[in-house]
Amino acid sequence: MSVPLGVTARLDVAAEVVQALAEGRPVVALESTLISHGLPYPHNLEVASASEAAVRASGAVPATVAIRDGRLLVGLTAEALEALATAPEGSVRKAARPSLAVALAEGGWAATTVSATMIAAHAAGVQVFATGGIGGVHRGALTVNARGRGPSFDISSDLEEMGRTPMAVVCAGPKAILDVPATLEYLETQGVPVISVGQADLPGFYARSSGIAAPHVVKDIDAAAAAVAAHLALGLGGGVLVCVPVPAEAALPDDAARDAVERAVADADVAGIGGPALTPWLLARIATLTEGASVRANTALIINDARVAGELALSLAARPLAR
Ligand code: PSU
Ligand code: MN
Repeated sequence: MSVPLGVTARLDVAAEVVQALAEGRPVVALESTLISHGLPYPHNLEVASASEAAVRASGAVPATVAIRDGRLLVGLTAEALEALATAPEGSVRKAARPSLAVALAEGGWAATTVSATMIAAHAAGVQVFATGGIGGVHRGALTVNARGRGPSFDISSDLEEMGRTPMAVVCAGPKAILDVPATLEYLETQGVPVISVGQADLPGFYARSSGIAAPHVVKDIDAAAAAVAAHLALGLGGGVLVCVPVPAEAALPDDAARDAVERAVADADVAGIGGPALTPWLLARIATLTEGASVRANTALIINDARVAGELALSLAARPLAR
């Protein structure tokens, strides 16, 4: 797969990551929008550090991706991670494929979403990436709601990115704030395998289950790695979504998650929130509605995804065809 020269020219890959990739050792990319826009301080810094530690504990090298002063950083120092996590609200941009160029041109800090992280990580040669939950088709994107609003056409650029950039993305399912069935259909149209590890149901982000059967089910991480290796070796060009449920002890009960999501979505509509601000607004609103229980779930699932991604990267690195 050829990489656009322009992206490569913008990369600053940490020395440890360069060395690991050169030696064929496993590397896991981590995104930064969940740090700047997804979780409140200090949970965001704790999660970012714990995710890196979980990747290392699995035997892989972490590479958190962010943008600073026109450069795409792949692998952050502890100081950079802290600067990003403690930056004043509103001072860090949210960079996705459509906002990547502006974020690079304007300088300062920007956090990368799933789509922008995939672009940078793939250009650096990384095959595995962990996030909390991918973006997707928002509720009301395709329909007129009860208040006569819509359709909003708000569909995350994460989905098109999954269709074009070859990489395994580990998550706890599409975010529960989304129209999950429509998100699954979109991924199918994009040719993206969606694989649930160890359970028949698609994981439901805050909850163990989304209530929807997963398109593909494998028994363990090795079996997921075999499927990822097969997909990457075909050279089809798109990614694979590997879904693992939130750890049971931190999961929200299904009905509590559903109630909070439905209320938050209705509140966002009344407040007139839309565009890139919508996802961060909904996550914050759900944190308030659940008195912090959603933050505990989100924290636990992100760290768990990082651990699983590390194990997946290890299994993948032992399969020479995938490189
Ligand atoms: N996972 C989380 N929290 C987050 C995100 C993922 O647990 O905040 C971020 C990712 O960066 C993802 C983004 O790409 O939310 C989706 O934003 P949007 O719906 O605006 O595309
Ligand atoms: Mn959007």
